[in-house]
Amino acid sequence: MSDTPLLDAITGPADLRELDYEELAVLAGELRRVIVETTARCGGHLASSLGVVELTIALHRVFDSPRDRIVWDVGHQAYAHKLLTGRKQEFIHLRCSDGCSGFPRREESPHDPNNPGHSSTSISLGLGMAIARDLEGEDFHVVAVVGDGALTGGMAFEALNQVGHLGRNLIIVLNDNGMSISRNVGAMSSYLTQLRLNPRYMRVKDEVKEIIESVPFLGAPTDRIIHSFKERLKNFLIPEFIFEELGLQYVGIVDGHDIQAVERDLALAKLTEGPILLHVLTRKGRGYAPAERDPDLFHGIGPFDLETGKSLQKPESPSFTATFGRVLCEMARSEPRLVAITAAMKLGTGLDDFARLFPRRFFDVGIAEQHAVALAAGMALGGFRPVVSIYSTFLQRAVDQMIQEVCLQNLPVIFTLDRAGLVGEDGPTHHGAFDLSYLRMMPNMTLMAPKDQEELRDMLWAALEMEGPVAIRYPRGLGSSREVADEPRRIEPGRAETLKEGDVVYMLAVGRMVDVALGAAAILEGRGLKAGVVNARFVKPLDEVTIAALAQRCRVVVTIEENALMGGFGEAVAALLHKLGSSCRLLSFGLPDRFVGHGKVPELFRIEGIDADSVAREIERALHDDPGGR
Ligand SMILES: Cc1ncc(C[n+]2csc(CCOP(=O)(O)OP(=O)(O)O)c2C)c(N)n1
Repeated sequence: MSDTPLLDAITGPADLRELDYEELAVLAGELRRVIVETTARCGGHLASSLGVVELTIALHRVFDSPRDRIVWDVGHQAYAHKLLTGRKQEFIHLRCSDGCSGFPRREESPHDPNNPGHSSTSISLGLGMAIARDLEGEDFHVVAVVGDGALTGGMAFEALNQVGHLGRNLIIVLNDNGMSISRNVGAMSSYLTQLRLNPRYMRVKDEVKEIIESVPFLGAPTDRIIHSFKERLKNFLIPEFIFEELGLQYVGIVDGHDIQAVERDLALAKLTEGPILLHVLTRKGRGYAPAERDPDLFHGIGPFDLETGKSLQKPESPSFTATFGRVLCEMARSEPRLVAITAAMKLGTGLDDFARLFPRRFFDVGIAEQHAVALAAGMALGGFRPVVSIYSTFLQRAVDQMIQEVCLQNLPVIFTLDRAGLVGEDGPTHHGAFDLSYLRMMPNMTLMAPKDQEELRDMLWAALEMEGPVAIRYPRGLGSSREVADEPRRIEPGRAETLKEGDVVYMLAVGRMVDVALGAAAILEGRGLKAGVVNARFVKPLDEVTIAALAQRCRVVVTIEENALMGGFGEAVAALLHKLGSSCRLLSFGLPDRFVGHGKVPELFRIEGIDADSVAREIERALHDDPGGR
């Protein structure tokens, strides 16, 4: 680790106020070095955190955290905040099970007022805290720091709508770097660009305002008419700032890397009555050349070489994501009505090639999952075949649109849920732990999970043949297929795949848990027990025929899923066994009724008892407890 004398001496935000601006510049450099070195080892959200180093210093000098609340949107940019609020030791093991989380966490520090992870929530949360403060008659500041990407989310607009209406004291810092994960999209983004590219606009605006106000009007019109005329003239000459029209004061644009300038504007905001938005311009990846060059690649990254910025991970097979991206391009070639929709996750969902090859059929809607789903429904009603690709955890936002706009009308929309199951280091806000539960309940929905990348290819082609809504969920990273040929194999709708016959025990596994089941079967075989393995393939509809047949033959049915047990696959099988009047014992493995923490996936599997060893052990125990017949 580098030498960081100034940072080492910081025990909390108050120490920052002892430093002069020259020392603060040195401190910013030290913070950057620690952030880059740690992320190179542990992986993490590098580019966003590098962009807000000076802004974070300024915030902690002007405001008195934790009395004043600093609410980070998403929370992926809070590394400097963590380092300045007493978490240097924990930061060394960033995102590991024995280190600090990659996001603010209330249980970690009083300086984290909430547990963010999903986007566009900071203004709502900040407003809620401000209302609570006022109702309690307390006196502190609330600062919501929201990115220009997060501002594309509908919830941010819903919040702004109420912020302007209520007029409470709330400071919103708009951290504008022109980037979401990829380049930001949409009309709001173009509007911000226009402001950014034309900083003189602010000055001209003030000058025009002054001139209009000073023009004397002859004759005898009433004050009201004069006022209305002047307003219309102003609006004609200078389209007012959206934020002011919404009832917020607007201050900006300030260079977010100039600590002194940011401090000056924050101090002004602190004195202002009512809601105020400070527009801060920052550069994503600032201070680390590879991240400045490729901010989207360095948004969230695994371990990399410090010198070159090159990834240290050497994939041995195509990831599920890459397979999806490649197969979708093939499908688009044969189906001209196929369109792809993403919610600000073009790279993450593997749609970059599709976007390049089929630009007219690709739609990035911004961080707007609800809109993405309703948009897909509209396109399906217009005769197209939309594929909506969203991470499992973020699709939670659009459960209502899936039910109302898609399933209710039985529309042929294909949902591909990447990052389903445990994602590892990003932790509880990002695990795809609930999708089997929330998708299972939707009438008309077909729900599949591939055991490997080849089966993902087959399921995608099969989905195109289906008439109603289809969801395919698959995990982050690599699967067991070493390579994926172009030619798909046929998947029979609603049928499971028996991989291994057994006698007293059968394991029914979903998705990559099939590998776990095969591993457990191998362990049991070594101990003289023949356990069968069935790849469920379909969580809905269940393959009732196969399950009924094996329940006839064996003593213990085991379900293994990487989803909450609540409402998941195991419960579906339990209901079926009950309906069949089966006397089979059911053992269900899955995620518990609590949030799973952060750490490496194999480690989390072990902790949650969904690794091959734990499964084999529990099966043996069950048979030992119940050695008799059926
Ligand atoms: C609901 C939701 N959808 C998608 C994401 C994934 N995501 C994390 S950060 C991010 C971009 C945020 O951009 P911005 O707010 O401008 O912050 P920056 O990274 O540029 O600092 C996205 C899309 C998320 N966290 N939450």
